[in-house]
Amino acid sequence: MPVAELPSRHPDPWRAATRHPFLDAVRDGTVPAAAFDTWLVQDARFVSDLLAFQARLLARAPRPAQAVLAGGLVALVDELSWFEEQAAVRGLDLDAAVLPVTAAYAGLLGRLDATDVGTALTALWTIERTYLDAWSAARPGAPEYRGFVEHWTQPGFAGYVAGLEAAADGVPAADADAVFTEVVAAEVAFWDMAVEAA
Ligand code: MP5
Repeated sequence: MPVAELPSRHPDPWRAATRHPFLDAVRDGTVPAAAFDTWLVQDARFVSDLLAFQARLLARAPRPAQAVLAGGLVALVDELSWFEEQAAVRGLDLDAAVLPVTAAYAGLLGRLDATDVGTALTALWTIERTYLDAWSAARPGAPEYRGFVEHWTQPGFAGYVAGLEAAADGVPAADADAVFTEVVAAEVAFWDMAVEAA
């Protein structure tokens, strides 16, 4: 089964992860600054965890998946610099405490190290496709958040997600539905964390 079929196989969880009230509020400009700032600090931490996970995944990836994973690693390093710039502008401390939902997501990434490569690639595609669709639904975004919306909706990012899709489709996952729904649930919990912080 191509991974692109997974969202339509699980429409309700997928909708919860990609049409979240947090993104509605980013679009409308009604997101409380405290909620946005909490999300930003935790997301920077998540990206740091994702970089480590993806580096481990590259080490065991099949030959055709190496280029997209290696390119993604460079982009993640650049993205961490971008987070540092955004945090500086907003006066945020990126060393703030890791919230439980972020720690739980890091735990999920760690468990993926022990799965078959197809499962880990399907998880990574799900992680990125969720952000592409979720931020696309927030377009164009309120002026103060437009840079964030553009970050995850630019053509280069969509191209990266397409590359991950091809990589995931190249290696069958033991249970694609299970890992997809687990990642999607972690994404919903992550948005919920931001809203609850308000
Ligand atoms: C992504 C992210 C997308 N930044 N945060 C979460 C919770 N899920 C997915 O990753 P990237 O590297 O920002 O595209």
